[in-house]
Amino acid sequence: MQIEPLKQKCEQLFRDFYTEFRGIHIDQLERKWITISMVVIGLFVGIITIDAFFHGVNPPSKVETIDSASLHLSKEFAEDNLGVQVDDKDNVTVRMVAGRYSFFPKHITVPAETPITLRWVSMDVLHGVHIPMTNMSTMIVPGYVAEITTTFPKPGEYPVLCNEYCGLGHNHMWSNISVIAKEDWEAPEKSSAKGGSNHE
Ligand SMILES: [Cu+2]
Repeated sequence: MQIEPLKQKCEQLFRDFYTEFRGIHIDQLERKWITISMVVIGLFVGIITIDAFFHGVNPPSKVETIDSASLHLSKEFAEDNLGVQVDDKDNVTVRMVAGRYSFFPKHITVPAETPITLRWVSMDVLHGVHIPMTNMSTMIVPGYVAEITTTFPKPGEYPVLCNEYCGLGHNHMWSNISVIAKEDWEAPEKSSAKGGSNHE
């Protein structure tokens, strides 16, 4: 019953606003810059949209769940499977567990200029991981696997830092990754042996 007058009121308001807006004097130069900024915004939004569709940009977790309380019993994150592994197609995968107050394993060695898939899980509370100079920055939410593919641009020592407050020892929660030149890097011995048996 009261919808009709409300609709009319809204229409009137919109009409008034539009008339007033049309009456505003916008300087030629101002108009030019408004147009340029709109084009720039449109360009950025376009690039992000295209990138998201064609390069598969998505939030770190593809909603892969895991039971945090029994990681040691899981196939993938059992203690022996942590660290660097290379599969038959030479894809390098790193599996790490975050727990108060460290990342396990504490130290790994990976090749530079090689795409590396890092898979992270938490054994207790919410953690974060950040590796400066790379795109590696994600939350590690208990119960979920966080996966990010990154490439270390050059050899060196890269710190791995927790960037989510996780308790009193949070500021001691770090680890490090040694990145060595691609040609000097050798796939870890145990992974190839284990890779074979794992596929059985
Ligand atoms: Cu922390």
